[in-house]
Amino acid sequence: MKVGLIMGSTSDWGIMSAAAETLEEFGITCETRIMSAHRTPDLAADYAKNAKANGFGVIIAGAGGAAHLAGVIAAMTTIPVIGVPIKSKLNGLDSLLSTVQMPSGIPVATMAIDGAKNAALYAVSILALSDEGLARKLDEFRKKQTQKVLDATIQ
Ligand code: RP5
Repeated sequence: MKVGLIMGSTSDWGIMSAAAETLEEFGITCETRIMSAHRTPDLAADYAKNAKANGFGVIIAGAGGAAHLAGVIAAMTTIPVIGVPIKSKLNGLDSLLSTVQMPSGIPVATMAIDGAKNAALYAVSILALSDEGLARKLDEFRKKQTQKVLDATIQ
């Protein structure tokens, strides 16, 4: 299944591109779109309502400021939605709180501020539940990551 990678503005791409790169490393198809809960609410609604039919397994949504994109998308689909709060005028605290503080009933799996890479890795974990090949790649990634720390030295 493919991943939908959406963000509120082209200005988010500098951060969100890390998610696209990580998904590519795992061989996951990712479709990137710019859409905004505030500036293009009709597009966001249309995207969320048709996401399952369009073959998406997970949606990653990055936004900054009064960051409602992930929550708005999650309200209109049952596909897992991962939110990435983008650093903003208030250092990302506004984005973080806007994304993470979802009222009970509509969950958004919120990552750290600018946590685009972890959003991709979390999407991989979700998709790996029903894809053994992907699960093996994720195990391999973790092993390599561990080894890198074990091999690290200070010059
Ligand atoms: C949000 O406003 C976007 O997600 C972006 O993080 C922020 C600023 O957008 P621009 O003014 O740079 O387009 O909607």
